[in-house]
Amino acid sequence: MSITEEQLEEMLSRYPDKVKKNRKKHLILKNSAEACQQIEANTRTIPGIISQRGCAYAGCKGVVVGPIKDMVHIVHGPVGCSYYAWGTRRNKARADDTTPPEKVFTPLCFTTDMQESDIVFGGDKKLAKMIDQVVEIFHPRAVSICATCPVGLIGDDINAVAKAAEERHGIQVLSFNCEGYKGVSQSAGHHIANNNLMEHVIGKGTAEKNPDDYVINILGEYNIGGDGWELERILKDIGYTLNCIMTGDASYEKIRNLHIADLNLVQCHRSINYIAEMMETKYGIPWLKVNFIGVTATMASLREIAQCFNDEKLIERTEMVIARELARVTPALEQYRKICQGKTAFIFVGGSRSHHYQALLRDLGMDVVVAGYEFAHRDDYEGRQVIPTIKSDADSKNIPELHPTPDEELYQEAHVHLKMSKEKYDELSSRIAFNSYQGMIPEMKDGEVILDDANHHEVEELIRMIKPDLFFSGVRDKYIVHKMGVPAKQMHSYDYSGPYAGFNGSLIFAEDVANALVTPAWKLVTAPWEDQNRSRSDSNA
Ligand code: CFM
Repeated sequence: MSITEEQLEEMLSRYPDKVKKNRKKHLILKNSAEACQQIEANTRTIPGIISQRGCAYAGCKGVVVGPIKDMVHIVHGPVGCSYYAWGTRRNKARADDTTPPEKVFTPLCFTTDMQESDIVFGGDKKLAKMIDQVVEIFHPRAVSICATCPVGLIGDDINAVAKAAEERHGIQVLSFNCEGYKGVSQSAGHHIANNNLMEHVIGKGTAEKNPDDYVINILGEYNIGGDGWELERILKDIGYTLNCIMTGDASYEKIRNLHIADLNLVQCHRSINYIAEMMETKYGIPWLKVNFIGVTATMASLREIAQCFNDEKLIERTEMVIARELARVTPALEQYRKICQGKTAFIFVGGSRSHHYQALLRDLGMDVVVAGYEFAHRDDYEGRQVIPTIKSDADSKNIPELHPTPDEELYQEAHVHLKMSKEKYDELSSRIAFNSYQGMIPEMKDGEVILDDANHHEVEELIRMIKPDLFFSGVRDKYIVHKMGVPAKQMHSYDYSGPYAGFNGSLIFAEDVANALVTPAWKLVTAPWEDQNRSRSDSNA
């Protein structure tokens, strides 16, 4: 399903001329006659337009720094800023062999709760006192301070407070000048967090690499709904040693030793590619963009990782794990695909997930008719990749035996769980063909819409014109779209579901999508424009 240039014009005609001219560069229709279509991205939102973007503080505290589980993250600012970066993203964390339960601070929210008097007289003393209390009560391994807008406006020197606190307590206190107003979106906050972690934390640990292992990090995996744990399961089965998942379920200590890996995998390319690039320069560690969302994408990424190391044993093992996982998930996926096949989707997320999920939706036979990003940069739309090669002595590498995972029995008996005969199960196993994925714009069909930094007017108009079967976005527009009779899924936190990554995640996602599509309630909702008794101005009110 697509729209015409005339329909696009009509949508833009509601804007003043200057705004229209600007927005036109951020809204394009796929045209396969143009070899390399370009879209304008990563520019300032027009003042007065409420877009879906977040701020620099959200990108720094909410995205990159906040998930580090054994640090206390103090938000220096109003309680509202703290509240909105507290747990809503569902980045999960748990105790592990190096982090006891009392050192996992992820469920807690720490804030200086700035009041008017702090704005007038300065908040630095309150901040210093709070660090003292936090260290005394919680004994964290390190502390971070994240600045919000007022801190920058009144000039509290959080760097001096951090330095003095470090000397008092003998632990690292990192200060992030990530005031919300910096930059054009949360992308600026990612950058601030990356630079600070690179300069002060990464490479400071003393762990040593076992030369017999293939050691990898996953950067830009935040363990939303447990995604990182599913990737850990698959990669460990293949035989990799997973040094650190950054920063989902990550510990301060592991990040200090991030530099001992052979390869950095970059799952979210938008929030952490700066660290990948800086580590390549400083430590010579190559990096590879991966996508573990969807069966096709996961298989391709696993093959590319093995290809980097160029070890026959590893390549063979990768194929074994892929074959096992495919045999397990394909029959169930095929059932969900019957419901999803031919349905259309509108997907609009931050800076990585739209093209990641485009691949998974395609596995389910769905067509993404509108795709866009809040704050991505141009390469996220266009997608480019060079696969590095790592020199290693493959013969000496240690790849453990392929051990049965705990639910191996369940894999073997999957047909019983699906209530189908073994013959039917085996037949379905070979049914779905997973084809290679090209990137967001190349995957789209003529007339389908690509949009950058959307606002409510554009989302509403596109839903009205296209009426997709499913809308994937954030909480700000989810309920508006519900009122239009279109089911919507929260793609930042997965509502209350997940994991969605890897093979198991594909199944859970397929189930959620199929459930949304067959829910009869949506047919009972009349969209405002379908209600003949309401005038156009009513529906916009
Ligand atoms: Fe990366 Fe993310 Fe995303 Fe992102 Fe985000 Fe997120 Fe996102 Mo929400 S780090 S760019 S700043 S994949 S919080 S886990 S879902 S907007 S598309």
